[in-house]
Amino acid sequence: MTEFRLKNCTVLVAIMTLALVFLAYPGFAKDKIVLKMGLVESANLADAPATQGATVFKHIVESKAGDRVEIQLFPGGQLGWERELIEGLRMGTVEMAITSDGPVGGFFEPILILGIPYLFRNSLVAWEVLDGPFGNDLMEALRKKTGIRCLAITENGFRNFTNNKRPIRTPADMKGLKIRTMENPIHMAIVRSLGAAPTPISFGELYSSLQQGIVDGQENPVGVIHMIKAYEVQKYLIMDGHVYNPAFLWINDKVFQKLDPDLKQLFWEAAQVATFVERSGAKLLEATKLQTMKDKGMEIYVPSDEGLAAFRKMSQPVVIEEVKKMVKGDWVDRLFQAIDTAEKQLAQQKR
Ligand code: EAX
Repeated sequence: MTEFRLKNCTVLVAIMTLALVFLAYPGFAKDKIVLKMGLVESANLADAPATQGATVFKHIVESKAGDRVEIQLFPGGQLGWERELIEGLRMGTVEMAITSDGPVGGFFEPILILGIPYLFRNSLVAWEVLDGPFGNDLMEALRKKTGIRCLAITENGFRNFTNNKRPIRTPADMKGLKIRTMENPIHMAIVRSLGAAPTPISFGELYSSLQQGIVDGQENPVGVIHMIKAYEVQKYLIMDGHVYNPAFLWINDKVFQKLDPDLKQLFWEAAQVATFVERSGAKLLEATKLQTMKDKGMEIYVPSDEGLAAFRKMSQPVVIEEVKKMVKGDWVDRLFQAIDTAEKQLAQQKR
């Protein structure tokens, strides 16, 4: 009996000593910061650049500060689709997310300017503009308006039209087609300007809306078209690249402001590396999945520069007018200035 009490006592003392050691150790003094990150892309890394970027972000942050921070990833819309994620980020119920600009214009109109069609000649121009002062100013204005901070602008790729009715070669072929867009009034305006009829549908319902014939077509970058297996329900793809589609690595600003300064820096640095990964992922998918989709029976058309010019001519001026109606201030002019500066800088590269 005494021996039993003694044993119990020893166990108790051991537990208390351990508890004291843990409490005294700085890493345990504070609660670990656990942040949930919502993603709409698939959990399958091979198919989903945003999930790739998020995975690298998580790895870098946790490998440097894993005793202080945990980043939990929720791919496949588990925390909601893009509109819900943006709402959650504003309210603080979602701490982090990666979304495209799809529904963001509902919360911050100036972002709609990125929907101007046939805007960036190629990705280099887009990166130069978005990574530079213009992109920073736009994201800073967004933070002030919404309470959401952008850690980095990454990308989904250039968006292209697919449909199940007929091959698109010229703008005239678009006439009357019902096209799913993101919940973005400017993307809807692009579709209208080309003579087709837009229907905004969330990413979660995209596949079923195509399958059930609610719409004839949709538009997305190659990687996303492949990721959702659109080739099962869409026959024709035109690589028109009408819109450059950024993807933003978001964090609720209050959550960010509460981080220690070294963690703020770490989050920012990790986000920059994640951007490389996500952009590369989108590019690699475009380079490899077109063939996969051809093999699955899709007809793919790559328009010439002159062919694209016809799309631009029909669409861009009309859509710029729409954007100017919706976006106050000089954002559109500043965007075109930034593109001009970027083009000049790129032309000077001699290496
Ligand atoms: O960011 O909804 C879409 O078509 C987007 O490309 C998707 O949300 C991935």
